[in-house]
Amino acid sequence: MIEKETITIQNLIKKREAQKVISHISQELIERRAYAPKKCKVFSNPYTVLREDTHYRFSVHREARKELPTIADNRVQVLVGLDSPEKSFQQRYSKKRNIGIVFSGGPAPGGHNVIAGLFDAAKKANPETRIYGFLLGPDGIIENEAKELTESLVDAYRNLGGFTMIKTGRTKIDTQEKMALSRETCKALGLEALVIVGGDDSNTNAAFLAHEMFQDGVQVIGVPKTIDGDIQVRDDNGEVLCAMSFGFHTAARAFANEISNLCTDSTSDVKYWHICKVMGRVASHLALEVALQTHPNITLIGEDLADYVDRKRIEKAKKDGTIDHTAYGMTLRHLSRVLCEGIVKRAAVGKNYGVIVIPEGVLEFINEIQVFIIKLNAIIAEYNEMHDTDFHSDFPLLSDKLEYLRKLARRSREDPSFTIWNTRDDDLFDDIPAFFQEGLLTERDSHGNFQFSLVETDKVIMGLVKDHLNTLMEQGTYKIGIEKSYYRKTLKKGGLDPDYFGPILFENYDDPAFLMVKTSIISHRRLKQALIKEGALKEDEKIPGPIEKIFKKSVPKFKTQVHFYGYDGRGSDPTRFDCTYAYNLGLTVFSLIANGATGQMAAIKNLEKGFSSWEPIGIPIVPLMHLEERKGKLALVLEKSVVNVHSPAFRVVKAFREQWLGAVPEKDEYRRPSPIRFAAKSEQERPITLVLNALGK
Ligand code: FBP
Repeated sequence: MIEKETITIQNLIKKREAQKVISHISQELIERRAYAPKKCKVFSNPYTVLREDTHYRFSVHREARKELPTIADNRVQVLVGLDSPEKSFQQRYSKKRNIGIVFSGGPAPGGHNVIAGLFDAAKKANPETRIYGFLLGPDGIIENEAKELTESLVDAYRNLGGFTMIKTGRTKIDTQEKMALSRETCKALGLEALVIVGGDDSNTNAAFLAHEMFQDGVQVIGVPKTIDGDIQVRDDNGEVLCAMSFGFHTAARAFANEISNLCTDSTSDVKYWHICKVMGRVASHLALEVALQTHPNITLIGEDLADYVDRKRIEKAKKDGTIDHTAYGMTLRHLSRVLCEGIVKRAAVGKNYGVIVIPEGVLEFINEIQVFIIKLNAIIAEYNEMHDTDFHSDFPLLSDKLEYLRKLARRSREDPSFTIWNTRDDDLFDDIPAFFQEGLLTERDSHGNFQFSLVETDKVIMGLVKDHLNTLMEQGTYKIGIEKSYYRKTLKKGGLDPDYFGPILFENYDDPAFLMVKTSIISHRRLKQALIKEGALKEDEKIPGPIEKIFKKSVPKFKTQVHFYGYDGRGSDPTRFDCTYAYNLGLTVFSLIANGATGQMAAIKNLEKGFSSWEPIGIPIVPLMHLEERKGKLALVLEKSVVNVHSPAFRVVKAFREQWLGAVPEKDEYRRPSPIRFAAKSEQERPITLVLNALGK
């Protein structure tokens, strides 16, 4: 029946109740904007001063000292509260300033609170201080595209996700020209300080800008941002100064909530394996945290795969008197075998479904792929430099790119000194499916990074898994276990004796729980042959219905649903942890600026402990740098922190691997992390990774 319109649309939307639910100002938005994150104790003082803490040990890379001499000797600075310092200090601290802030790289929940913290502290010190937000990332600095941040603007974004207020971008300030333009912008706006909220590449930018503008008196402060969680700082003695970048907790919780819902769906519908790729360009921190939050059946951790040693191969090589280099690190083929093993084991107890978590950057840890990535990075960068054009515009089609690679392989045959791409590389590359070739040749980002988010990592791995499962099916080892009680009921209902047919059909008829159809029975034809051979059926007879039914039930269909968790979690509203963490980072930034620091990164020590132990500090950026391959060359960049396979958090995931795989008749024990809340009592205090790692000391 079609409902009649009883009210005009104009009258409907005039109603107060209707307006309340239609408005974009939701109750959540009102509450988030009004929420005041707690401040670290030191900020209850009217002033803060920096105390150099010399007990932290850092060694500075020779190249970093050479390129960044003005800030190379910076030390860790601890913020200390002051009640009534000398007049001159008060004047310096509270002078009117112009401060610029920019978001750089991918969005991370909490960014707006960094701005709010900086804004509140700066305006409290001097209401005339002006804060400028650079638009669209570092391009805003280069092109002097900025807007002054007002109270109403900042208030509108408090505790909200995204970088919506001023947007972001990935441009790197890596040429003399861009540096000069950035300096000009800082001069034009009369900036005393520039704040760069970003990841490894962006904090590298911050260090170079700090050095470049040292003489101009422009201070540059970095802020550790990235959902990937790969900015973590320890000194040379392993003491943790920054346990995690902001944004990580929210992204992990957002992904975990979605994945936990899939666990529920999967165990209800019992027909799909859900393949969940989660962001994390290189490091697997997000996948690890998601595993701890949800207990999925299988979680790959890239760093663990790289650490893998094939003992059997080593032994064999030893016997042959050779060394097998391929025994170190997992190959793609081996990885697919490991996944299949888990899938087959669950199927044996009737569970042909489950949840697999794959980190976006897992291929980086597979030796054979890593080699291709490095070689192709170098080839593309060299081509661009030599021809002063762009490899991807010159070779728009995959076939063009492959032809170019073939040409390089030919060259290597003619010129033995040319080794970057040889015939073997070309042959191996030819064996890869086209979509993956395309992925490996995909355009690098502006920092020269390989863009893992554009590669269908899951498709590559799951393609191999499906192939191998087919083989196992042909060998009769991938089968669905049949519940014994169900088998008996079905046969009895059809008037057949289960105990007569049981030993003919199953390998383990003695098993009280799940029965496995014999490996030799891999088809309808083989089933008939087995029954005839045992005298249970005549040549001209049809297979009895109940037996047919049981056999069909034992044949697995491997059905997958693929999901990518990345941009969604990155845009999520922050958890209370990230709201508080990022707000205090903003307060710390102002304190560093007011005390004249430059080339430092704001951080909060003791994040892994209760809030009362949090300690705002400044970390020198230069000692965090090392040389890394970028655009085919070695460049100074902040060193990424990857998952430590000896850390308590990883060891917990490893220890529970079998239990979470759930290859037992009992029900799966997934963990429900709940959706993100910022104010509720049940909201988690901090990432589980941090809780566990702190217990390992
Ligand atoms: P940042 O390191 O800049 O914070 O970005 C990390 C990230 O979210 C990765 O997890 C992901 O691989 C990448 O950004 C995606 O990049 P893009 O936004 O350019 O697609």
